Amino acid sequence: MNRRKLSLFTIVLTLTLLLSACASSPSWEDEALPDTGGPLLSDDVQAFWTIGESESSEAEDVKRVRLEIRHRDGRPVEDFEINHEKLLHLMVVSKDLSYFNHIHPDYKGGGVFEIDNAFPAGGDYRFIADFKPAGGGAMTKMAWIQVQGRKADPVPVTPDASLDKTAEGTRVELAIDRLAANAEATLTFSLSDADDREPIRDLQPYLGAIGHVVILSEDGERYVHVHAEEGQGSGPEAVFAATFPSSGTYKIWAQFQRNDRVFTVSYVVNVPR
Ligand SMILES: [Cu+2]
Repeated sequence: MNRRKLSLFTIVLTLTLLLSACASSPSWEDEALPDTGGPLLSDDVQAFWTIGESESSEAEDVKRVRLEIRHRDGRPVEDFEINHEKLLHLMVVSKDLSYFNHIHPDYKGGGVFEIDNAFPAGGDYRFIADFKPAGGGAMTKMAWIQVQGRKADPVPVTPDASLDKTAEGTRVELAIDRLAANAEATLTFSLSDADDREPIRDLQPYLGAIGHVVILSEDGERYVHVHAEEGQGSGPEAVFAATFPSSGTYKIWAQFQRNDRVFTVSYVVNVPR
């Protein structure tokens, strides 16, 4: 196996493990594994999610999201390392991928993270948590959770004819060097002023990088890891690397910061067979 194949294999294996870890399997909870003292792996960690009433808001759409991170034997995971400036990154995405939010819950101790979120409608949401327990690797826990409330009509996920989007006065054009399954793609975002088309050179670092990119498959099952190239400046280009695990439709959300404001642009692409 050459290096590229090996790394692809690792990515696929990791995805498979992540996906299988997301399906709640009650049989695991009965298995008491000996604590070997080795590095904490994703399989050793479970996430328990609760959506409840907000304690600080009366608004009906605001719910309290609670996430409890435990070892497989039930003990809370107590210590987390700061990763990209935060202890935990939470992505909240509606089932039809029309709603996206990237938030940072407060750590309450004892493995518990909490944050209020305003949901646009009731229905199923994809929750994705990225964190790094002390003594462990960076890991991702995902879950589908139903949020109470009146459901909205689903918005179809349709590939964009043009990868040219504008948000908060900034035009963001995305170029992808090759759209193919299992091949590393380079995503280049070119930012310019929406009015005068002048290249943007005042991007501020966001979470310790030039920006943050999230990619999900159309069905919300596959969360594609994206890496910003190191040592990028403040625009007008932002370059990321990602590998789409299979053909199909994917949604890409890119977040950048200017003038102390974070803005999000999204794109839908089709990865051909
Ligand atoms: Cu984050």
